[in-house]
Amino acid sequence: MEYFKFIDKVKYEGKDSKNPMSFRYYDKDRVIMGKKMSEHLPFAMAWWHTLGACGADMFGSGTADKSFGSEEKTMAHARAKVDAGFEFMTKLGIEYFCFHDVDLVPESEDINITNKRLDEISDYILEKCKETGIKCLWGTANMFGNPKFMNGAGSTNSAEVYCFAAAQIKKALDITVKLGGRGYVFWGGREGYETLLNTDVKLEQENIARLMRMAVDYGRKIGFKGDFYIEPKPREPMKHQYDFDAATAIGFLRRYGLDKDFKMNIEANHATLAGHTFQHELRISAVNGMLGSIDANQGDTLLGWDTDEFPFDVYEATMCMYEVLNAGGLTGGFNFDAKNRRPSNTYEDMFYGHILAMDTFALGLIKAAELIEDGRLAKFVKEKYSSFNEGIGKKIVSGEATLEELSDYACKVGKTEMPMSGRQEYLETIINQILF
Ligand code: XUL
Ligand code: CO
Repeated sequence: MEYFKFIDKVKYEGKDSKNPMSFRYYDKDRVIMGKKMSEHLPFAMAWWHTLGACGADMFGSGTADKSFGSEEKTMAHARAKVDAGFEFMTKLGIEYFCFHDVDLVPESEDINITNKRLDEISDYILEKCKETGIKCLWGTANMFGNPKFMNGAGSTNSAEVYCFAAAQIKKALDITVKLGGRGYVFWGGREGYETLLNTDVKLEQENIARLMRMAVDYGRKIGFKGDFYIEPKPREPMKHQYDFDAATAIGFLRRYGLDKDFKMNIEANHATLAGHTFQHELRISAVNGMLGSIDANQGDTLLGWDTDEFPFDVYEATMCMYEVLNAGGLTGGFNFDAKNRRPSNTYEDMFYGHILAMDTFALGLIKAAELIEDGRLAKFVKEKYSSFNEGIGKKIVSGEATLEELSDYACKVGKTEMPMSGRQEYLETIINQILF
């Protein structure tokens, strides 16, 4: 069955095109800095939003119909979602998808039944992957939706619930490996707390680390060669979440010896919720050698929660791609963890959302490459720190200097000059000049 009859294939038509079902910037074979756009930008569809979310919010039920012609919560519906998803990705030229276990099949109260359903659906997905060449970017286990995870999964107070979390991770890893996934994500859904009055933070953090260690050991045992990712988020659903931001998550991984197997999956909207820019989170990950993958979406400065909008901010996308290019690319990709606004409730809107997002990142890539080729930003930064290239500066960065020696140096100079100007406004002018 064909679900999206109104479009055959979304094509690149160039920036002057007024055809809403076309790309203006995403030209998959265009070569930028020696690599095809499609290689720079491994885009992924998020199973949960695109095939599952109907626009329900706290004040009302869904507005979009995602039944795909089948009765919901049945295996027939699960298969219809696979069909619709692969048609959708093929028509858009999206080469990857991301999933939670429970996005794929209706969850039973008995985990054995759920696991059987997962085996069945992943066989079907694998067939479709082979047919289309579409691949899995990453998988994950939803350990936050089911009521039993009310106190967390790795951070739960119930050893039995902890075992159910382990069982879900095991199965989600099996499927990720089966579908050739590049990565496996831990987003700490309810790994956090509401109040310290009832919380043993030390035990919770240690238990989360133990669960991650077991996941790594098992994953490597079954031949998973990809990266594990932590996706930081400061709050929501919990008031305090342990993986607050990249710096916190990286510190956690190092503390528990998990840093060799894990990288960051940075989500734009989570970055801003943490009071950072998207670019900040990317840079912190990159300088720690842990920039793995990206959940490419956008928040709203007026709203203090995770709105998961399709990204349209070219400035942000440019600075994101500037970080990605400078870091030498991602081991993961760009997952559109994004959903249509509630009143955008048709199949066409699903396409418009992804076209918008793909074009935003394609334009960001083009502009970031121009910034790099222009070279003025990098040149300025180099110059700003040039005092560390010789003399006492060189000695400092080589690690040979002592505090006494530096003190003697300062005392000998007596009075220093002001450091070089930061020239922020000049640099911002360069960005605007390249962007427009
Ligand atoms: C929630 C979120 C998740 C993760 C995967 O804010 O971003 O969808 O990406 O669990
Ligand atoms: Co996400």
